[in-house]
Amino acid sequence: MSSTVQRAVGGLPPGFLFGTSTASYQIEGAATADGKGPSIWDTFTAEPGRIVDGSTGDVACDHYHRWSEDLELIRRLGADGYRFSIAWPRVQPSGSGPVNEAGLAFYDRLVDGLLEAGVQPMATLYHWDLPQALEDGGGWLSRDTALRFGEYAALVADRLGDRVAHWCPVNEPNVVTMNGYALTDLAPARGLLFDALPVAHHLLLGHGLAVQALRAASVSGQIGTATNHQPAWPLSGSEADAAAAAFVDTLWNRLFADPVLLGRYPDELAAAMPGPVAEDLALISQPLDFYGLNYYNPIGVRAAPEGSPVPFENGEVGGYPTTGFGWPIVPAGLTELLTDFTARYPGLPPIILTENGCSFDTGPDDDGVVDDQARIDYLDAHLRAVADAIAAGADVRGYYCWSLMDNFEWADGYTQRFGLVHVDFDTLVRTPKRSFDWYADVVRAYRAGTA
Ligand code: GCO
Repeated sequence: MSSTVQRAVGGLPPGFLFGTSTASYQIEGAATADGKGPSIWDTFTAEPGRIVDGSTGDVACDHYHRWSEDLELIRRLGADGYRFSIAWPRVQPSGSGPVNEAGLAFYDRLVDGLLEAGVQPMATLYHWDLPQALEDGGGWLSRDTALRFGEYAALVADRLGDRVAHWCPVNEPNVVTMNGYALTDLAPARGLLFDALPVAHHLLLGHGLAVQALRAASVSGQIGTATNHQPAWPLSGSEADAAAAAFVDTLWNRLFADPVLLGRYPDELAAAMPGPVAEDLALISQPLDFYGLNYYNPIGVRAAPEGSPVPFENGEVGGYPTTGFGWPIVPAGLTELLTDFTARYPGLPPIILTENGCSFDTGPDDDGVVDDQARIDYLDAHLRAVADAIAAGADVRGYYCWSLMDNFEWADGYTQRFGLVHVDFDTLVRTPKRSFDWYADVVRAYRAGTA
């Protein structure tokens, strides 16, 4: 057993779950197959200039047709869990109304295949691919979308509730709010700045209605979240930068965690939330079985110049190695986040890291080997950061690597590779990377060590 494998599993508690994560629009392709309706990402990627390489998710990894081949990869990896997302427009092409049977049947087959392979399904109900018809009606700016989401959740719970092990209703409501509605870099690119804040409330209300629907269906699995959280670090010792970083922590972290975990909004932002807030917060703060958290790196923050539309600017957290995407590699930031959350939220349920990973574009060498040592080093360091947080009192129960396979990286198209499996996007050939074998060794070593 290699030393890195040994080190990576040291300090993890019994019953710790290892998994991988993906998302429907990023891997499935089959954009119009079997009655699927258009999503805001089908619309967004069709607009010239939106995606850096001009690509779309029309084919992606063609997982919709190659799912059984990918299931063999998941089986070979031997991890405990696999997180995928359900494309709402496959289940309800226009976001409401009767189930599109062929669309839901795809996920039915996938869940059964995972269980047959001894893998626990973790289902995300919303990973950004909103039915376009709902966006046409206001999208997440409209309370109705949250109501439709609760109805959609009930339909999925009815079909899959007896077999899915973990539920993540909404993936990264902060990214959707800020990058999709306040700014324009992700779909639906509304560019509303602070007028986007009601979106946060409606996404959280959607989360609450989905939790209510899942509980009403007596689903057998655990219900949680999958929110992107990042420590906000001031880029200098100035009071202005410290104040700007505190504001970003409130806007990016607390605005989405406090309602769920404390049943209230941060004072600075509560007035921006559309009513009936008190009634909605009772739904939003229903007890959860786990808190799913996506971590990549800290955010560097400085005060914005006088007169800026927003009181902060993001900046590079310098002095660290970076991934192929230019993101700083800061495992200690994960330990800080996990221990801070544990201190900040007394009633915090067990944490599952629902995403962590890195982009490096290593491809097959002349022998067909993808020698992505940089990814192995990244994963090893972040698993040890989890163990450090656990040693400091954080209750972390699982780690899901983003991602099983290279996929469509949103506005960056296919220019970034996060997978344990390399995908040739011309031939769609899958090639497990060295990090795939390393991760499989980690899972085996962990099981041997805790057997
Ligand atoms: C998320 C993301 C993923 C990204 C990954 C790398 O859910 O956190 O949007 O879909 O591909 O985080 O950026």
